[in-house]
Amino acid sequence: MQTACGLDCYDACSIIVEEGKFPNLKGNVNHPTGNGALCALLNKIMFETPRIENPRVDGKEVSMQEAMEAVADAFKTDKSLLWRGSGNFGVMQEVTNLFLEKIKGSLTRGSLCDGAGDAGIALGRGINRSLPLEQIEKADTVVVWGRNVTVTNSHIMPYLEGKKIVVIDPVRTSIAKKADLHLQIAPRTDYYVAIMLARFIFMENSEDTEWMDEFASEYEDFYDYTREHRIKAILAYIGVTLGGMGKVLEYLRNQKVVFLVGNGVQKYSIGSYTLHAIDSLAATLGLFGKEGCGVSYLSNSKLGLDNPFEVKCDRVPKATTNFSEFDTVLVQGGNPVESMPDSNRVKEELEGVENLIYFGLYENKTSKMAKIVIPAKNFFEKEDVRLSYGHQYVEKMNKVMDSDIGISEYDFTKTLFDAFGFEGLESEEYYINSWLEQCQKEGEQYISPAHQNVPYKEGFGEDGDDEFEFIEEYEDDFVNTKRFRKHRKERKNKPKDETFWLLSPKSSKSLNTQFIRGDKVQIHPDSGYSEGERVRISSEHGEHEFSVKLNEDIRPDCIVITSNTVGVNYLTPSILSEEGESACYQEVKVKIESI
Ligand SMILES: Nc1nc2c(c(=O)[nH]1)N[C@H]1C(S)=C(S)[C@@H](COP(=O)(O)OP(=O)(O)OC[C@H]3O[C@@H](n4cnc5c(=O)[nH]c(N)nc54)[C@H](O)[C@@H]3O)O[C@H]1N2
Ligand SMILES: Nc1nc2c(c(=O)[nH]1)N[C@H]1C(S)=C(S)[C@@H](COP(=O)(O)OP(=O)(O)OC[C@H]3O[C@@H](n4cnc5c(=O)[nH]c(N)nc54)[C@H](O)[C@@H]3O)O[C@H]1N2
Ligand SMILES: [Mo]
Repeated sequence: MQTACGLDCYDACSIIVEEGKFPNLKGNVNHPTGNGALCALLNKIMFETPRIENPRVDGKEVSMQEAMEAVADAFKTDKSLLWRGSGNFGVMQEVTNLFLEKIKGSLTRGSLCDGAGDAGIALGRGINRSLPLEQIEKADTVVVWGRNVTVTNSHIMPYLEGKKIVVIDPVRTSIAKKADLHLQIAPRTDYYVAIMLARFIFMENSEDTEWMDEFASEYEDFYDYTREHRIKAILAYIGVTLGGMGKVLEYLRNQKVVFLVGNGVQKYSIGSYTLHAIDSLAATLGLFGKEGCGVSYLSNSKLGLDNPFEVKCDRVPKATTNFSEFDTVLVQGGNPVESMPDSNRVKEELEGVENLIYFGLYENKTSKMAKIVIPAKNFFEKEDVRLSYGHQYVEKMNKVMDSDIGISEYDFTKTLFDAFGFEGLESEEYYINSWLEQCQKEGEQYISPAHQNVPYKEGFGEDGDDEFEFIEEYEDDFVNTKRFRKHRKERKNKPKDETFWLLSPKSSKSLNTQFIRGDKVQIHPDSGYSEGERVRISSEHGEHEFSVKLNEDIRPDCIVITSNTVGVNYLTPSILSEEGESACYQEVKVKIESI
């Protein structure tokens, strides 16, 4: 039997489920990301994580029928919100929108994840297409830029074999250790890295004028824009020498280059500028619309698909939701108390909600706060369709396991439609087919209707009629960047900065806050702290205690607390990116104290 992984990850693997010892799962070798074994999260850790088995109302275990009656009652209040996380990436998660539309409830907009970068891509290219794995495979050089591929995207590794690898990351990650070149830049400086590289490309006449004349003709203005930036001050800020930049250019000049850009570069208010600058660098090199070239980021997986769950509802920002404005909040497939920024604020807001409903698989801080807890079925136990932000392949997710636990999102919605006497809900099969029917087919394989073998070959925008638009402005309120512009004097005698950048990348033992949690802060040995020591980390938003793990692969001006670590989001800010309404987890500097 076959299905697909619903965990929120680039790879979206196809899975073969065999008879025999439970669970007997194998990667599908006929699938492009089925090239190796399945990851331990799927094969092992997910099945070792205890499920919520029984529904609860006010802390008391009840039958599913009683619990769903309580849910229906809760939705009879005035103001309702559905806050959906990304615990399961199947498209059927969104079927619950149809009920919220009927009761005139609210949904969310924006993102905890990739929204800032996505907005930056839209500014340059018009739409965010996926770069096929097959093009990545044809590159000469792959620049891994703020993506921790061995942890978050491990099935891409075979596609990188034999390539020259450049890594741009404040941490010496596993891929950085194997790379031909690693730029261990200061965090939040990627915009400048891209602008500097573009400037040097123009200076040495390595730009692709032939391609730009046709597809990105405003490049003279872009060159002028890059020249407004002061080289010396910026290189010092990025933490890379002129020689270091020169080495990168050797890997970019006159060859097929792919930028594999990850979430790491854009967890900031300025995240959209960063992706726009990286795309502008790629355009300078003529990397769009050609074999073996391109910029791969988390792409828009629903591009080209009519979504049967698209509804007209009010929407509130997802990363900074004011929950207390609602009487009833349904949290589905998410853990906002721990995954949203600024946990103190989130907890306080959720305490002001009369009916908090948690609909999920596992116990976490959100389920503990909820008045009503509804266990869900996991993706092996229900029908669904899996799109991917990492490639063009679409998979039917089949029900391959039986379980007495939980209810599917479709049945949850149907129960509520029935309880309210609403009409218009089609069958589950109808919705599944409506997604699949819109896909292209190559043999048995479904493919996204937006797929292009060589994206942007005809041009940019929805129909390929537009040109690429270069970045032409940058505003940053968090870091004083005026000194990087011409004719500004450096400030002397600045006080010594004793704060650290907080990096919170993903961990190999968890999928965001699902599965194994941690309590460690990784710190460079030069900081003077010792292995295992308990420390209090604080920011202007909150504080939490962690135990020290020394790691010399981190820049001394940074600390790393992976996103599965209990308490990390007490430290992060409730702000939205300038474009894309995305969370800005890394727009914060923190202090360390021994305890
Ligand atoms: N500090 C920091 N915080 C971060 C990030 C970061 O980089 N740094 N990253 C952010 C990012 S990129 C993301 S995407 C978010 C993710 O944040 P969330 O979307 O909140 O995801 P999770 O924390 O994994 O919680 C998912 C929950 O979904 C439930 N679930 C799983 N499968 C199903 C299902 O089939 N049905 C239902 N109903 N429930 C299910 C599980 O119980 C699980 O607890 O976290 C963000 N948080
Ligand atoms: N095992 C596992 N896999 C996952 C997930 C998981 O939780 N666990 N989560 C999934 C989800 S929701 C997402 S969104 C993706 C995200 O996956 P990735 O795109 O890989 O994102 P992150 O792990 O957040 O961080 C990637 C890298 O960015 C670096 N970084 C941090 N700050 C900066 C910076 O300012 N500049 C640069 N250049 N680099 C920086 C970090 O050191 C890290 O190596 O992964 C998915 N895959
Ligand atoms: Mo994410």
